[in-house]
Amino acid sequence: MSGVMRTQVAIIGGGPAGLLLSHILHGNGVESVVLERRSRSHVVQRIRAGVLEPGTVELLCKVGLGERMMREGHRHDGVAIRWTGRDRFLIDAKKYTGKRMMAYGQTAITEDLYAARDAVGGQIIHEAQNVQLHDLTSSEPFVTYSKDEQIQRIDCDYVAGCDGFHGVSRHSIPGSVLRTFEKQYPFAWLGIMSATPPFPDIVYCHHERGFALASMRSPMLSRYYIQCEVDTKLEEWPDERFWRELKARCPEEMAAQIVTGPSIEKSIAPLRSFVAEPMRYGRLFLAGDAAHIVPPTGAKGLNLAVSDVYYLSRAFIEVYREDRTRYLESYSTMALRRVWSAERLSWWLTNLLHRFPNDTPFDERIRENQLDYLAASKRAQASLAEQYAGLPFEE
Ligand code: FAS
Ligand code: PHB
Repeated sequence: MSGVMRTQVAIIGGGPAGLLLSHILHGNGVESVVLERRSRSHVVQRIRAGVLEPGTVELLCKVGLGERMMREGHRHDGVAIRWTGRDRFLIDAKKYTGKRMMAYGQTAITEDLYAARDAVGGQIIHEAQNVQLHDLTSSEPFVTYSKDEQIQRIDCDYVAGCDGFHGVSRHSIPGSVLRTFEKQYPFAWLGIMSATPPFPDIVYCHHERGFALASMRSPMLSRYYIQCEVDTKLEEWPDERFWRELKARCPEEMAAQIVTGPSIEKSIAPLRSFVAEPMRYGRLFLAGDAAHIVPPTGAKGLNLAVSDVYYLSRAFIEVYREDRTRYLESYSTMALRRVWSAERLSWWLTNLLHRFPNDTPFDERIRENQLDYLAASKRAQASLAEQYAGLPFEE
């Protein structure tokens, strides 16, 4: 062992969950070190989520990460659903919750988090390879990793597993303890980013050709997605084919307003629902994609990572400030209540808005009737809007 370090919380993963946890802990006098497998440039360049719940916006502002978001982010009363042959339907968060959604990309949030950590000399170790978690059920857990061909060790009080779906933390929980729940969807999303003025609203389109989504990052940065086959190859989708298919799935007047342009990023994301229980094992606590994945249809992935971090940071702060473990003991159960709510909404919206390979005419009629019911019932609209905007964090 060439070097041993000590901290209070060892955080595995430098994505939004890990960086935000480290930032909040620092702001409350709790030490942490972040171990990130990839380079900083790789982490910052990832293009992922784009829509923030009001609760996420409020938390980021409360912990000093709101200045650029409030300047560059774009508020929306809600998100629209467009459906061939039916009027535009708005999931109206503002009307039914009094709060608005925010379009502000995960890339920007990651940049803001790095800037905040840099400003206070936060410890983020990049290109940390072969991270391993040890003695998680003891009172003295530790983490090892290799960097520059040297094996390093970090002694800590707690480990936060914020290393995403493909990380090592979840796999450090014995199979006899961990239970997983999974649903794979028979399609994926093909996403494009273009330096073009976006369509003014965030819109989910349901069409017989498949689902499409219009979103944004800034007044000159548009984000669009179309449902595609699971085994789609990027090379099969040159820009002009993408734009043609996207417009074919939108109502004519919407398609006419879409400004096309060369893609600056294009990627395919599989859709799955996944939950790992419990989100704790001894001194290891999972947060974010390390513990759960949702299909992006409900724009919940990043927002769930933020709510996990809110609960977990509150728990660690209580331990070090008050020497109490009330929130630590309740973390997994409390976080999972919100996780399953987001899983259910994301699953429900995915089933409503996508065409499935084995659909029958009956399936399509049921979807149409679901939308007609939503359009007719203020109570149904209020229920959907409060779930889409995200329920308040539990106290
Ligand atoms: P992340 O996966 O973001 O971060 C985990 C970090 O841990 C990564 O930086 C990784 O390099 C690191 N890591 C992994 N293994 C490690 C190891 N062994 N040692 C050290 N570090 C390790 N959500 C939405 O709301 N809307 C979207 O449109 C959307 N699109 C997405 C598209 C894709 C392709 C993906 C994968 C996800 C998408 N998501 C979307 C969900 C996404 O935004 C996540 O919810 C969010 O990134 C969760 O953040 P983290 O939990 O920090 O996980
Ligand atoms: C995005 O802007 O990337 C986005 C918006 C809404 C979603 C998913 C992704 O449901």
